[in-house]
Amino acid sequence: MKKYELWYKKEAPYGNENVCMHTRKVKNRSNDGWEKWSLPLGNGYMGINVFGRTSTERFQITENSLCNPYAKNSKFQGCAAGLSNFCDIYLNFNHNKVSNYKRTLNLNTGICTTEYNCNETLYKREHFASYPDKVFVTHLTANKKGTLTFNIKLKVSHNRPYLYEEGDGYGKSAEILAKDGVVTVKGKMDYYGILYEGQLVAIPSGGSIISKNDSLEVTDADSVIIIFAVGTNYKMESRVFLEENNSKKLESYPHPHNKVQKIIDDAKKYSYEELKNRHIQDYSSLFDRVSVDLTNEGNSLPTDKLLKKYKWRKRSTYLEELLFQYGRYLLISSSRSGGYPANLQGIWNRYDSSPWSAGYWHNINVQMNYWPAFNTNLAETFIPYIDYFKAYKKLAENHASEYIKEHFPEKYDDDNGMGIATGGWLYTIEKLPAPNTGHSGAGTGAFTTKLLDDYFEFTRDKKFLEETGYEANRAMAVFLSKTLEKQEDGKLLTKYSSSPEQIHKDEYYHTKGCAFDQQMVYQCYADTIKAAEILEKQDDFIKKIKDDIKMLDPVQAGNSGQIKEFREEKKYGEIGDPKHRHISQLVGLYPGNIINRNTHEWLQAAQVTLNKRGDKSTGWSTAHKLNLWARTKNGNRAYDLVKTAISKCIMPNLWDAHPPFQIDGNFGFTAGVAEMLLQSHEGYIHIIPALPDEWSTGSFKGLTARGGFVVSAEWQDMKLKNIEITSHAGENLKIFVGDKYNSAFVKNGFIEIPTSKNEKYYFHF
Ligand code: FUC
Repeated sequence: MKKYELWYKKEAPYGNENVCMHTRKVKNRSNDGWEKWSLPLGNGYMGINVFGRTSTERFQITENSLCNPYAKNSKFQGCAAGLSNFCDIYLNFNHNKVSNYKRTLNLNTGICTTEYNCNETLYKREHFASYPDKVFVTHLTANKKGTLTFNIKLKVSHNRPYLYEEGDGYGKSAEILAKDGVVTVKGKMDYYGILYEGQLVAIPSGGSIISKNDSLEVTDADSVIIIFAVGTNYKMESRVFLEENNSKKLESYPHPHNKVQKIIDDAKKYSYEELKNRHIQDYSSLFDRVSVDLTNEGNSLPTDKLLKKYKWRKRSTYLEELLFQYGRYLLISSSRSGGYPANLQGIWNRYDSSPWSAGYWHNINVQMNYWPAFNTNLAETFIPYIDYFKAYKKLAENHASEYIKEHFPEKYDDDNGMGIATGGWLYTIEKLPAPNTGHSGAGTGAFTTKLLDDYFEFTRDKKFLEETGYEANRAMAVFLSKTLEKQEDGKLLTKYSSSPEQIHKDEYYHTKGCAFDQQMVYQCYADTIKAAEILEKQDDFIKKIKDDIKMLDPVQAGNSGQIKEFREEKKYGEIGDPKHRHISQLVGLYPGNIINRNTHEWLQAAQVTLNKRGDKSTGWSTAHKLNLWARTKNGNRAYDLVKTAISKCIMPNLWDAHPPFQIDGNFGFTAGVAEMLLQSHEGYIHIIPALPDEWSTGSFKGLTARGGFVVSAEWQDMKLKNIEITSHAGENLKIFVGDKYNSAFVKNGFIEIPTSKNEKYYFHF
């Protein structure tokens, strides 16, 4: 594979270093070293931002379970206190006059480096976050013996352990102690009683090391290895969600000390090279599965310069490829089995109180996080979300029961399914809002269970469908079926409905049967019916929804040729904000599939809607539109969104800005590029369905399609040359190639053949 590397000739600048709350009003935002310039590493257990500084290097550490509550507090401009910074590690070198500076993040290896000359010595640092060994590793070297002299300090919340005021229940205590070459940081976050610990060990070769109070001093070493591990007493279990007394949620779980100690002891058994090889082997086994090759262009400019040029309309296909792969890199780094799902900022957060509490927001954001898991061959990264789902499921069932009992008492019985509202954290999920109060309708829950169906569709893991997927979709369908109201004309409409966050006359707009809810109910019913067929589980409920699905009327065209967001809307934009970032009337186009090639008029209406909404918006919204345009098969319009995303939403470290930084935009971009090259939502595989003129010749390897297929393809001047498909499930293979190809194999634009498990199939045009 090609080398994909982010690289810079300057360190992350000093900006608003010690700001503890996220707020848009901070001065110097444009210079924020953390958000815009630091480079992220992660192993699914911890996130690390490397600043690459020469005088005092900074590593900012995050661990996703270290949370305060979601507490709206007007004092902090509506910011929610959620995920909290774990700690910062500082290496003080005092290298002030340096030359030949360079820092990099290599996506092929998941390794980050910093190097420069100082005092006629070449200093190099190499860093990675290892998933197999659960540690963050730094290796410091110099080309002259005995020249590494520096101290290592850990700091918690910039030495300000209390979030609000001491004793108010929101506190974070911290104790930092250095002893025998190890610095330990430990303490407690009061609110949920989270106990945390981090251990850093420094192993010099040559020279000496002494431990002094809270820091380590390394003198005249030839090279040094630093290993860092973190842990808390959190467990992602049902009882944590069900326990209402916050201070009791984690009460029975042991202190993380032994766990962290074991990680450190185990990692110390390996040499630096062994740790590095184990990391590369694990990381590249995921990353290397997919390549997308659209250009011969090299990586000759520092990434910030390349981006700046792109913003000045000097597009770079290499940068487009790099950003595609970066989304895959970020997903592998932030979501691994055994850890927690990637949240709104992935696994990276430097604040005591992070934007939108770095929560799991379910009216598009967390779903978008996992779109690239499926089509870019990283289905394993979705496992933490499945575990999270299993942990909160019981609470979601309780919420559904309460909701139906109160608002639809005539339908209340002993099975009310499961309700998922917009917000979720590792300790609790939001209750379904009372009718006509919330900002997102019941379809939100089906938006989530769609992910579980997609996981099955791409992996064809029948065991998963049997044990989790079917039950999840069915529970959601049961709940949704109780929220529908029969109209005089027989239509079934969501009684209390809202299109996510749409505002009309300064208030959230509440209605009946908006497109978002109707489409998501439709998708959920269709997925449930399909799963019941596969598992041969027919019963009265399945029979009922087979009839009811016909009465959902999920897509309606309006007088402007648009897909209506609201049933009562005639002309586009009459109700709600016509430029709103959410474009929820098109969820049936993506991630859903009811608007497709066979519903030609709806597909046309979807394009009208997209044009009227306009391209410019927040980070994740731009990414959603990219996926939507790809699904309309309009490659050049999809490409407009690729350009808009890069020139308007991407920061120098290639993180996507809502603003502020939200990782959904990165993930949505990656999914969207893949969707331009390969689609499979219409019951067959469609290769290069939305190819723009700019990518007229190219190839990809390893993208995934529904049905358990792994697809590689090569094309020239917009025409397919070669296809290679591996069938993992042995299902029938149907490929749409259109009418450009004359062959006995192509019938009405389709190739159709049976396949055997794990066999490869080649097509040459
Ligand atoms: C949704 C979006 C916002 C933001 C928030 C985290 O509510 O509408 O734009 O991304 O999630």
